[in-house]
Amino acid sequence: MSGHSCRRMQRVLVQFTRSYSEGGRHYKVVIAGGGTGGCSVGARACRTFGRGNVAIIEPAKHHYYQPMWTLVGAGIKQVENSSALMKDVLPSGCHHYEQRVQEFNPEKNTVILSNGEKLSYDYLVIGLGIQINLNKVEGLIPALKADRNVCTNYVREYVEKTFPAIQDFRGGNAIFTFPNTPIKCAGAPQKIMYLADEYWRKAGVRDKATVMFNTSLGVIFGVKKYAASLMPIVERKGIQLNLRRNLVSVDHSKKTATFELLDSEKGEKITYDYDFLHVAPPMSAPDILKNSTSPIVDASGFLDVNKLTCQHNKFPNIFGVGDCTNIPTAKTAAAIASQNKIVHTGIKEVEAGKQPSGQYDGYTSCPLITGYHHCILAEFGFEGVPLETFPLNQAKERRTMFHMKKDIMPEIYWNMLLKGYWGGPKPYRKIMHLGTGK
Ligand code: FAD
Ligand code: UQ1
Repeated sequence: MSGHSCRRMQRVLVQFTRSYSEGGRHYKVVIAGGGTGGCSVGARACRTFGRGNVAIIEPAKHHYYQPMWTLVGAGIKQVENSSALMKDVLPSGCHHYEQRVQEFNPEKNTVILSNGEKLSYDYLVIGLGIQINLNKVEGLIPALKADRNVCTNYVREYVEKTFPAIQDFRGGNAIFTFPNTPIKCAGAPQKIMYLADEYWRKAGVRDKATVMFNTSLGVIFGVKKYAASLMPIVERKGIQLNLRRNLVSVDHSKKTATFELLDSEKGEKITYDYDFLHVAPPMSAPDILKNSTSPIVDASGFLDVNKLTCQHNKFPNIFGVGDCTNIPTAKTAAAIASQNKIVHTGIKEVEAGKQPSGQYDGYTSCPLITGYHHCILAEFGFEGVPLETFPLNQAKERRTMFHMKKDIMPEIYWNMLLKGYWGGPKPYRKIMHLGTGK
């Protein structure tokens, strides 16, 4: 099919599906989820399509800057610093439905809300995030509730347990875990370990401790360039790196944690006593997507989108942003910095009868905090190719990068990204790589 007829076909398809919208209040753009992705795309959509033409469906009262939770866990920031009222961060020109999306009907261009209300749309953006499944580790919820030595930075309800647990530690086994599922910010499970290690050294308890990183992965970090810098840090800090171990149960009455050995053909398990346990829990696509009967998700349950344009692979008037999509890159707010602009441009292009021109390179970033003053700024794209912003060796631990993570990133997040003014650092990268062909 020629480019021209392909575009015509797409226009006809969009018009066709539009005319079949039925019932409910109609919006030009409906956005499911008001997290990092929904909020940033919503701000751009409101500017383009005008007040009252954009709806955001988001049940939570608060919006959280989750990247700060690593610093909360280390006692560097308070959880209140990471929080804002949802009504204060959602774009003022949009209609906010304080409901959950209960059902997607992409064939009819409608969504059903938890109060039964129906909304119809020209364009739908799905930014529902990734779901944390604490219940997939036997005994974890009771342990998080009852044992002050068990914590996780991944959940608002428990992140404030981490620093007291670090302070409380007097030696013994300190275990940090990484699950056998996709996760958001894949660096976070080890960042808190490096911070705790430094805290324990200063507190004089480190020599009484065995610190271990029990990870389901076969490597310390999925990108070679940064894994090569992290390995000497793990060695320097005397951390026991146990690969291919997946946490399956916690028994807080005995203070034990059991891991399955992922490479064991006999399904062997190993149980450790713990004196401190930080869990990165299993995660998955949100149930509403995973269990959807309409063909909006892939076999893994994540939203099925084109990785270059973020446009849905079957429904051209649906776009995906952030952690709930099947885009094969690390799930971070930094990735959404690039994606939100691509989604917005794509919607305008489809509206103009064109194909989305997005060429997302998979940009994502993980500020790998390695101590109370140091950070490796990992930046990479699809296939783990480094896509760095600064003209220096970013694989090195640096104080400047720690400062950027702690003080500058929150400002960019609240004042630029959520307001739809931050498309990621790509322009600077382009300047850096000018002439190198990269
Ligand atoms: P979210 O921001 O999680 O938003 C999803 C929204 O959807 C939520 O508000 C939720 O209430 C809503 N929702 C869910 N179900 C429904 C429904 N049925 N109907 C309507 N709404 C619904 N990223 C970085 O870039 N750098 C970092 O250093 C970093 N560190 C991190 C450290 C930790 C401990 C954690 C937890 C995350 C970190 N991240 C980091 C990752 C980053 O926070 C996420 O990737 C990003 O927030 C994902 O945005 P999102 O919009 O996809 O999902
Ligand atoms: C980024 O854009 C971003 O989103 C606001 C983050 O999330 C908190 C990040 O952690 C990083 C590193 C970036 C990338 C930005 C620069 C300036 C390298």
